[in-house]
Amino acid sequence: MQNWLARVRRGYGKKLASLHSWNGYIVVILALTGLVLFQGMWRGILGEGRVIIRYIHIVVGIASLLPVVYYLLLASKHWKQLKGKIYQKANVLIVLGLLVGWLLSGLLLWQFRAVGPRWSNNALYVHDALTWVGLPYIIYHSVTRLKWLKEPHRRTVKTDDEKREIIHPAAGQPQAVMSRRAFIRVAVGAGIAVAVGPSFVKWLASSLSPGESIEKIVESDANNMVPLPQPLAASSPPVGGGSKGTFRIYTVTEIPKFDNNNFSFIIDGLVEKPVKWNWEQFVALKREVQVSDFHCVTGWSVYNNTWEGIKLKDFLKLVGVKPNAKTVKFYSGDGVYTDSLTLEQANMDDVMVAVLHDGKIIPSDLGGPVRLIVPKMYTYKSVKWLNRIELIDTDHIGYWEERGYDNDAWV
Ligand SMILES: Nc1nc2c(c(=O)[nH]1)N[C@H]1C(S)=C(S)[C@@H](COP(=O)(O)O)O[C@H]1N2
Ligand SMILES: [Mo]
Repeated sequence: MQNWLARVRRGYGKKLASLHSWNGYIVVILALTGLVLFQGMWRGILGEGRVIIRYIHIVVGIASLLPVVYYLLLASKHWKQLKGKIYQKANVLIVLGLLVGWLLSGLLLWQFRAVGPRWSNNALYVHDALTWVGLPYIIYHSVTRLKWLKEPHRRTVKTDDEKREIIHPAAGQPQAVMSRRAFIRVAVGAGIAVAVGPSFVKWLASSLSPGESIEKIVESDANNMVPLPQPLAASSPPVGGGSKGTFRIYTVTEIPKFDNNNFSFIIDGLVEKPVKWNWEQFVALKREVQVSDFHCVTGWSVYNNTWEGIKLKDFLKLVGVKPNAKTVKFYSGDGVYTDSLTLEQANMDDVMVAVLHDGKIIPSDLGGPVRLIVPKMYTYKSVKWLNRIELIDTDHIGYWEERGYDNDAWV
């Protein structure tokens, strides 16, 4: 053991330097893939690519354990060398803390099925929070300490060549009020603050008071449906007490807009009496209220949603399913997204074609005026902008299932 450690520590300066740059590459890959996964915009552009990027993010994320462990083997020596250098010590601790925090929360997210929605929901929160704080810090750190910015004599990790080349600062030179390096440092800091600040504040505000952000989403509803559905007593105020958590707005297309002219709701295929309703007819259908949780497969959840709408099984009864029908296929009004349930799944009591959320019409961002809700399954089954239900006698592979998501969506 001792010999082995000694061997690891031999050539220590060079090792630490290359460890530092490997760690840098890993962080860059994780940052780029992570931001793509976080940004809803990329979902539509990438499609299938998103699943591959998620895979790369997970594999590289797990691999980030290697530089951490390797550093810990060298740490005692490095630590002695940093004696008295309080900022550099703090920097090492911050970066180690970030890496370990990202790694642990990332492992929970990766194993979302094993740990369950509560754990993965909290893990995603931690993962995001570390990113908002840590990424700007690391960008600042790396830009301001790039070789050409850094006085060689202050660098702690030096190759032997560099040690020989150390140039001692000339004595007696006049001190500028702000050196070029200090200026660049301030400029980089300001640049990062301007670039990341607004979305950071938005994220912070929405995670501190999730109620406020959903109010804004409802206010900015791009749909214009007349008349608005009148909520049942159980919906307003919502029996669930109001939803807890924040929806992330997901779409694979531009968010479609609906009004009375372009809205219709169709149930057809292998049914006795196909139907086609316009909005006035649809909004007059008798509705019911249910309270359920909403779990996205990427780790976030929204709890205690009070949904008001029509049970899917009642629709199926109404139109009369033909005996040869096997699958219920759902179409989104975005023209692209589809998903399906088996007839047996579709007849579960809590599968709902929803029109109101917490007593208000579902806004365009959240899939309104009509979306599917399948509480027992991950919410890629909960098709937004639902406008057609078709009964078919074959299987149907949905949008995300075709791109690598698990066909088994049970929470
Ligand atoms: N038409 C459509 N429906 C969709 C999606 C989508 O991109 N398009 N995303 C699904 C996924 S993966 C989730 S988690 C939820 C997100 O719902 P929200 O955008 O209202 O939060 O909608 C589901 N239904
Ligand atoms: Mo999702």
